[in-house]
Amino acid sequence: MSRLTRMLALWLVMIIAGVANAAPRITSIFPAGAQRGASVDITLQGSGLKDLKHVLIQGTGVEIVLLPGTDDATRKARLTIAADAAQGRREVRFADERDASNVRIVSVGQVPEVNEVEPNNTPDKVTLQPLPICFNGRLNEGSDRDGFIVRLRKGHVVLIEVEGLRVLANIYESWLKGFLEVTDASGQPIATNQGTVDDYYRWDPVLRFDPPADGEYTIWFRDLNWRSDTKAVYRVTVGELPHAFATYPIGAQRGANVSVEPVGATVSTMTAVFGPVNPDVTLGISDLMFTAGAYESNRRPFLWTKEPSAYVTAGGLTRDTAIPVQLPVALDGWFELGKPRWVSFDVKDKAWLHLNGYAWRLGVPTDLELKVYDAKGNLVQEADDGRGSNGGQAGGRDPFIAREFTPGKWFVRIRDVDDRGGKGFPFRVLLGPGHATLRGTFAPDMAGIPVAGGDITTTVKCERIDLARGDITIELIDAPQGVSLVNALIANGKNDVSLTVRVASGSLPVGLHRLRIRARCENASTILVGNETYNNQGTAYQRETDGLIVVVRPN
Ligand SMILES: [Ca+2]
Ligand SMILES: [Ca+2]
Repeated sequence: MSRLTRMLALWLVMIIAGVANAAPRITSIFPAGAQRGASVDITLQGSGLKDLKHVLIQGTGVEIVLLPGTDDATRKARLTIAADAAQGRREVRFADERDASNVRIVSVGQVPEVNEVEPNNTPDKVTLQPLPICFNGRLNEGSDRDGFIVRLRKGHVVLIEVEGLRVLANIYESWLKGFLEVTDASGQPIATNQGTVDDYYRWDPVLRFDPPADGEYTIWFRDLNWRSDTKAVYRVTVGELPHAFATYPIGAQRGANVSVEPVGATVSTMTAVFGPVNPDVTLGISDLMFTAGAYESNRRPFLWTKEPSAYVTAGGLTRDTAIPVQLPVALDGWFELGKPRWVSFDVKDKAWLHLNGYAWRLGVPTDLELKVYDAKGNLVQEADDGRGSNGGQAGGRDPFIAREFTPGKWFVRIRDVDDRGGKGFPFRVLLGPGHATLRGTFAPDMAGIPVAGGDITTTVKCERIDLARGDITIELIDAPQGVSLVNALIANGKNDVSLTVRVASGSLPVGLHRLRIRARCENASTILVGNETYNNQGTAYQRETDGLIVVVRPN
């Protein structure tokens, strides 16, 4: 062989090996969901789809059966949703015999669905849809815009909610920026929404729409910048459906009998339903939703704590009128437009105290700021965003302060940095000695092993936050027989360990599995999340998932 031939041969081998090793990749699923109790055909797009064999879906009640296919770029499947499946979005992964795909999302809906029929870009091409409806579309041609007509009645508020960015699974993937518009029968725009970027809805528009008159309205959806891409699948749900844009309060003391008000409620009779609280944790965020008749609302995060609540919803607008509170306490309140809230407390013996502000982490738009003043009115410390040195404590926009307080009287000023107000801007500030909290991630979060068994290695990193202390032990949750952990201890003073998951021969069947892992120290515990980094349009993004994904291959 000449040198050139050898190089070509080598190159060819590399290409073949590269192709053989490429993991399947899903760029879109259309439609990205279905109604409870329904069974629909869905189309996957991506690469390496011809050899897909396995599916793994978060939770129960959702099933996807792959249909035979010979095309690597597209694959049909059947999505079936049980009548009692929980509403909301689920992670879905696929795998061939060797590797798992990236994660995608399917959404479990509760109203009848329809798939768009193009063309639907102009008022003369849009069709009437019965309500309630979930309209499945994609922005897939040129500068696509999709519309449909609905008949609405004055006084009947409807929810119009887009799931676009959120069904792409990539919460920080910024390319689809939704733009929603409602026009009246004469074509006049009467409402628009483009999401809010950095809160609960991300770039997904959502409207509480109160029709000004009986009549036909057209709902339009497109990308803010008129971009299109075949993976731009989305869903628009419209109807007289329950939805809460925030709640007040956004948390409560464990065991308290608390009445929670939905903020911006779309339906007048909404009954709160609380999700289970993890008994292992002292700071517990769990789901809260509302029901109205046969319908469920969106799920809101709700913070349960050991501290009793002090409600700061009236007064306390100046330091002179600060509301006195006893520590430890959870300050539950909201702001009057343009006004802060002040509280005061007395310290008897020198103490190390924490002020832990919650708003951003509970999906409300409040941008909290905390300022601590001494008895003479001197500002001694302030915090706005949780990033930087406090990143592990609060994170995002939530402020955190930990400091020593000498005996005497102290004041705290709480405000929204943009001086916004109303119950739509609630806050929860924990004030006291603090909580033991563990936070942990592992990477990589995906591995393949033969059915004959083997070891999977992943690096676990844990942070002991506030008062968490001691050795950290790592354990599997509901471990299948024959699956065990080796090296499952992070000694006091250390923060990470190379963990081995040992899978005995034949203990896991061929296919995709999720192993959930928990970390526990002397006074706190947490479920570890897999840390996944991936690329989109040349940009690295990160997301977290609640388990180690394992592909068991035939021997
Ligand atoms: Ca379209
Ligand atoms: Ca269109």
